Amino acid sequence: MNYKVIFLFLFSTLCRADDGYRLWLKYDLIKDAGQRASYARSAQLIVLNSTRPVLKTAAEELQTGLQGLLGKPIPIVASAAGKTGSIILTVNPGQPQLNDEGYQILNRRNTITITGKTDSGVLYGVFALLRHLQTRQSIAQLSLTSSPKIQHRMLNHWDNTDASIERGYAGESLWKWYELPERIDPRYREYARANASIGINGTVVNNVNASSRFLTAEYLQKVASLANVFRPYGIKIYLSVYFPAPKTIGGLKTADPLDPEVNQWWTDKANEIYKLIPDFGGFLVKANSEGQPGPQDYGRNHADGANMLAKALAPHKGIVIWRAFVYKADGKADRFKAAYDEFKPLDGQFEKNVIVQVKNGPIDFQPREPFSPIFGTMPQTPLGMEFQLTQEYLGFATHLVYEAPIFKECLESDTYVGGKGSTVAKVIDGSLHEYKLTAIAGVANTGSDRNWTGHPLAQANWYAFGRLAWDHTLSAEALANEWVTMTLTTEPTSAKTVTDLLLKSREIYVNYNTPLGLSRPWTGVHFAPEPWQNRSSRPDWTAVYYHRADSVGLGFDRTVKGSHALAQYRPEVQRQWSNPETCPLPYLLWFHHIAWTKKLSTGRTLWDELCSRFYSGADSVGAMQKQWASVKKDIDPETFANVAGRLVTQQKEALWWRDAWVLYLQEFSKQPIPAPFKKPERSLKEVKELVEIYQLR
Ligand code: GCW
Repeated sequence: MNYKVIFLFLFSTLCRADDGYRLWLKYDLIKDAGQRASYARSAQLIVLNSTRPVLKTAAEELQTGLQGLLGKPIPIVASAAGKTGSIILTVNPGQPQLNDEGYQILNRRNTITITGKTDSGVLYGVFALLRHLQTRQSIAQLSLTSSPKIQHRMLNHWDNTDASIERGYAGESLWKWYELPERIDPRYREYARANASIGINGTVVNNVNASSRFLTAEYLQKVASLANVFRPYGIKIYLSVYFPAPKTIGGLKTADPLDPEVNQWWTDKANEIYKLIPDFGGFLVKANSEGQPGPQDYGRNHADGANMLAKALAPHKGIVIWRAFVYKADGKADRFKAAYDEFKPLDGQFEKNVIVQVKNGPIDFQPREPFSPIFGTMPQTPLGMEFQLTQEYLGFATHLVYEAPIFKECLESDTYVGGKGSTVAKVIDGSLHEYKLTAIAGVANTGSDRNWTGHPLAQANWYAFGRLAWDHTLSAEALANEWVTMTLTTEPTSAKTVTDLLLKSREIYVNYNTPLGLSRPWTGVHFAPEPWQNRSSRPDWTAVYYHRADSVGLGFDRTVKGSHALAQYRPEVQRQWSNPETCPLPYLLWFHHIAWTKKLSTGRTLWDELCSRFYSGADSVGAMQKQWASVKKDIDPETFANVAGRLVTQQKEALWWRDAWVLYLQEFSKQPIPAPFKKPERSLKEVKELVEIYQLR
């Protein structure tokens, strides 16, 4: 082969477009030689005097990162032997100010020491140092101390045995069950790296609508082989369990949690699991929810079910994460109230190693929900948070929605459970009620797509979730900027533009999708607008159940005159939200049925305000496209084109949402579309026909 051809081949490989696979761990060479040299002064050697797996990972990750960023080999040695410019990795169990996974980074005279109380702490410290370099901050006098505020920081995968993912929009499952345990896909390790880099330390690998297959000896081998890959990254594996497993795979006649044989079966199962996976995390359970069996099938309650599993896991230090996502098919009841009503009476009745995992809002991962009232009511039960990263109600992987503002909005909400300032964050990080167990979970948005999340910018949701799970006081803006700089561009003006785009994306989505507190849970096609949908096997699976449009107005009356769900909040919250004049506009239709002609605080009537939001929301997608176009020169071409294409689809669909809502609601409001907005060009019938296409089998 002639040299020209070889050169061209190498050149094209080096310059190949970025497909997003490397996530935020790119470590491309820092272009500015001066900056490289200044970093290199404190990064000549990595010193590690241990072969323990997590520490080895830490040193190797540091080496990979530094070599990429600085463009030269950085050896790992057992002793610095007086050389300056070294990075020393060390564990000090007695280190004050840190909790178990915390780290301290100090740079003194060009020698950096990364100290953890445990091996994992060192690993997190390594990623924090790399982050500093990736975001081009000075490390000269670095002095950083950080400890996670929440103990269990997890991803929940809703992945099935057949590789499908419930509500997954980025390809198939990452887990290749038919190849495991013999073949280990290299991607499992990449997954672990990415998670460790943002502080995630646990993962539930299978769907909460669980298959009992995962508890068989055959599948436990497979699960154990994944656990082996995750362990050196400080990540524990967990399983979702099918409550009646003692019947389906254990040959018992019952799964009654108070039956001694059933208890014995779970004890034996736990023992079997821990033989294979000594650091197994525990079980996640969806029971008596959306048709899943559970303890209530035997006349028992959630605590009975959770406690039985907890006792089986306790000798091994495992935990039970019991989900509070429950509601019965009762058309007259308000689904909003269901979980609170079932769980509040059980406060204090759970075993010590049980945590109740609550979705951020009372209904179901809507684009905007008030915080779940459960957070303000169970001081004696550790409550964990469940956020959804996958965009079930946020436009799948097509629409751009940066979710950190959703997470922050919930975490910063004041429950008033212990007086003013009792934020949801303080409940779940345990500081308010001194919970011994704390947890936060994100329903994963990952899949087999090369770029992991389908929408390239949806990686930011995975990233921000992990970082907030570690420290919920970080701002949505800082995290967006961090992710953009590490992943898309270090050019400050473009990074700022993309950060800005991310930050406003959620509000834009809400405006064209569910403004002023409208909601649209499960109504058949999660993807398409269907406000007219009024038929289903259960009343609370229709759209009309939620929005309650009629000739008078719109919205669900949850005041004392309606379902009185507001009574589930503390009086301070009730006072503000029960009065339509003081209820924040974003939550208005969550709690009130408002007349079409009622003047809102914006000076417009409800109808005009709705129209204005639907229209301006849809128009803003056009503005987002322009903003994205303006950063073209600083973004990898493949990523640029990918996002640009998705924004075009988003624009089309935003108009679709706008037209569906406006035309449908107009049949009730009988009001004209206010100027300066123009009547949609299509008819309601035409929009409905479009939606029907998405329902065809
Ligand atoms: O949002 C709903 C989803 C279901 C999901 C359920 C849950 C895993 O539509 O797909 O099931 O929530 O959280 O259990």
